[in-house]
Amino acid sequence: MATSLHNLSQYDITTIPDASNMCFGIVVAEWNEEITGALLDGAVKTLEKHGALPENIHIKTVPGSFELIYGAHQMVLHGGYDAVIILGSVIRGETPHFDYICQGVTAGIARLNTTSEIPIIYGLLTTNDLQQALDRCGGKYGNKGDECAIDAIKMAKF
Ligand code: DLZ
Repeated sequence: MATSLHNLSQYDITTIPDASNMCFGIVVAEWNEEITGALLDGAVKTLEKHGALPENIHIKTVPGSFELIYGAHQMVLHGGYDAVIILGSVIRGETPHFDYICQGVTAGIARLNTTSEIPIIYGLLTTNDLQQALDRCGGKYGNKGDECAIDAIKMAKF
């Protein structure tokens, strides 16, 4: 899987379980849609590449990254998923808002992971500028959505 030296979209394909019997929920934020749409494309394509059926990938949108916590929680309560992926992009602005959103979402998703019976995969890009986000949603560092899909399959199998 990706490290500081590797691309987010590169992984050892021989180690990935078959996902054809798995069901996934994806919650994606509308804020910075250019980025989150590309993350979503990567996640869906990678899940399908490993056997997940399109009808077993359920996508819900929320207004912003802060709402990813509620969205993921609702998907957990709805049941029937082997894993839930959250996808968002928070880009640093002029105020401390960035820090509050990032900390809130991170703490909320971390808490959900300890209280839910299924894994929640953390696909939140937290970047200083737009270019850093573009680099990680299909640009020079690959696509965080691909990485999240692979992590969801592995954790569903865990
Ligand atoms: C308000 C806000 C700001 C300033 N920046 C972002 C961002 O970069 N990425 C993102 O996903 N959402 C942002 N939001 C919206 C919040 O996540 C949230 O939707 C609102 O505060 C309403 O709860």
